[in-house]
Amino acid sequence: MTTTEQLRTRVADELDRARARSVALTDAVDDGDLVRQHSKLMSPLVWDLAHIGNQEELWLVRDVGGREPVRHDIDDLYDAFQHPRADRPALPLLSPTEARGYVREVRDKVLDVLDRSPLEGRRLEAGGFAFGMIVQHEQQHDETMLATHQLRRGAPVLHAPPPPPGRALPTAEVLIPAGPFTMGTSIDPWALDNERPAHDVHVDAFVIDAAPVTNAAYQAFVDGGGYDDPRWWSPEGWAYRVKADLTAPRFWLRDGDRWLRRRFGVVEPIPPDEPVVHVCFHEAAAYAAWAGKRLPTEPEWEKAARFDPATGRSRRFPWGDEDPGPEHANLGQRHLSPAPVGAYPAGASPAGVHQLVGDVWEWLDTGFHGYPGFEAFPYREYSEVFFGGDYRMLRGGSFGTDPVAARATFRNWDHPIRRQIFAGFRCARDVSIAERSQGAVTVA
Ligand code: AVJ
Ligand code: FE
Repeated sequence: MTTTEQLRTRVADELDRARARSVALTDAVDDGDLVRQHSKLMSPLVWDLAHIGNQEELWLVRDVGGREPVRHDIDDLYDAFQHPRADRPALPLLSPTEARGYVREVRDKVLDVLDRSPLEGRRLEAGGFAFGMIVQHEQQHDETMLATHQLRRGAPVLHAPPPPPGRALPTAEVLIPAGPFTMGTSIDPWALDNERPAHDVHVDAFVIDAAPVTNAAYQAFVDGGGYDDPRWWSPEGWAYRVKADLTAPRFWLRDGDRWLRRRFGVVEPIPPDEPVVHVCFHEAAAYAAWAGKRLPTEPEWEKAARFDPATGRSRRFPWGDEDPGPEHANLGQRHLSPAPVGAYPAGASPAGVHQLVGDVWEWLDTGFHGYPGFEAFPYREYSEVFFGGDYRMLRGGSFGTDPVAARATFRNWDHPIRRQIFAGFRCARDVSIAERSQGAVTVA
């Protein structure tokens, strides 16, 4: 049993943890770097900071708390739908000092609202869901700010210990037998609208890689001429590869006959056993075709991540229902890179699939749609307005994702050309006729 007091303490802790990260990411650079646009794809960091505060004000101070606005005059500036990222530096934004003061003022009021909220159920005004949504919103923007840091030029300002070492996995691939599983959730209290409701999905037997594709494997595709052979690319992917002159993952640098990478301001050799990161959907799909495979679909990924054959239940995480600890997954910006394959044996799924959660977001060959019975909550602009758009799903979270936004039902999406996010992939394939006739697969 979780009492309201325990829930209140948990919410307060999560709000604190998110804010500590936002402060660390914005205090790491000077004011010039806060207001500068490091890439047309990203907002100035100071926009993210004030936007975090503005969303918190809208949902928690005004809606849940029923209080007077703190700054109603800036709502428009920090509405992501009013101003595309590329235009944000030209807006009359709050200065770094003003933005810091604003988020502090909002937070003080929010802690007072928290003390007076019942936190029961999903009714918006009760606050139980709204606080969780706002914690996740801040953490999601903290991952976006981390991506902005990766795009920033100049000396390194972020530091973290290296990830734990990898180890060999028993098999390269895992077979997931045919059958139904429960996708999505109707019970996770902080699940967002697009994760709901739980529903049964039949998934044919398929084979999935036991780990994400590594830098070494991906480099074989690069060095083998994969970027020069349209056979591996979809027509749309090839058109983008030509237009953007793609030759390797973003942040890889040619150094004579070897590759280096730039990572948070450091140029370094590319660790062969780490999952490849900073590839777009088209690059991932081309690699998969070159390897004689394909990308998983979203139901395949979620079944590999959640289905427990012993009980027939879907878990919250590959390892079980308990929240991620440092032994389970590379999450929460504890390390500033993916971890080598095999680094998290305790995080494997019952079927033996590793590193589904953490390390890198995984591109999937599925567009963004609502589940059957979807209801927009609490606002259409979180998910619904993106349904059917030019997006592909990403699952599992990255080293930059906080555990609070990394449950195995969590759905992320982006344009198939995006490379600045911490995205990699793993491959899947259909079951071969030989594997079927060997009886390795039961076809339901
Ligand atoms: C779910 C990561 C695609 O960053 O655009 C942040 C999350 N929504 N503020 C995004 C989000 C509103 C969203 N993604
Ligand atoms: Fe936002």
